[in-house]
Amino acid sequence: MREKRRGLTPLNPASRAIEKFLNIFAFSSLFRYDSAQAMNLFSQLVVEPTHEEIFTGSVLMRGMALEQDTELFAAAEHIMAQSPLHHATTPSGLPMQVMVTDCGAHRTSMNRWNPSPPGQSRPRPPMPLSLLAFAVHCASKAGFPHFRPDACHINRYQAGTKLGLHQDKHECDLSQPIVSVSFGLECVFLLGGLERTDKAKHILLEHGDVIVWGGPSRMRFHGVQPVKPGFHPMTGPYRYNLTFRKVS
Ligand code: MD3
Ligand code: FE
Repeated sequence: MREKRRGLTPLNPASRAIEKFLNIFAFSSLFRYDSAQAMNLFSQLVVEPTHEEIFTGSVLMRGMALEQDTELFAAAEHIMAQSPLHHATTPSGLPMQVMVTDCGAHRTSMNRWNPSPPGQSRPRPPMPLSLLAFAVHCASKAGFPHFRPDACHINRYQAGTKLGLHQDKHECDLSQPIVSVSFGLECVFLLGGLERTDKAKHILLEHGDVIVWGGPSRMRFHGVQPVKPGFHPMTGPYRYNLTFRKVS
């Protein structure tokens, strides 16, 4: 776990404490230590979510969705059952690797995922209440107590899928934050500046991590490095990202 994180943002203090504890156990001659059993214990420990302000207005809460992951991911699967995933298209109409679907309100203007004019897009299921409540809770913790998203966009990545650096500027009210929730395979998220060429931070995002993007961070360039192959017990060979937005 430590190896994997080299060069990325550090482990949160609770995880670091547990890791240190296990290492002391492992190297102590007083105890015989079964690493498989210890990792099993480790994975069952309930670790408090973190609260890390990466830049002004962007708050990373590692593990925030873990407590309710089964219920939240089931709600996402319900959306995907009603409105199947399809390949996103670039503004010029080219198919992208990432597969997408949406629920809730339509954007009032054209957007990057679905360049057809408003009114001609596919019907959308409503936003599940469990997801709405969770997104409102996260935004509130991050300092945006008035955020009421009306739409949720789902991205699905498989091994090799990436998302190039871009800005999200299609929502009508850019003073509103975006809440992003990750499920399944991990990824390296790139968080840049307000210019495409600004140096980007690398952030490891894992199952259950939440980031709230608002204020001066709202227009930062960002992207996702190609997802590495893997298997997650809840999502199989995929990474999912849910973004909650106010679009109308
Ligand atoms: C950073 N999705 O759908 S979280 C997207 O993991 C998108 O699928 C990513 O970027 C994903 O547009 C990343 C979303 C996100 C949204 C808005 C941002 C990250 C942001 C605004 C500013 C900085
Ligand atoms: Fe984006």
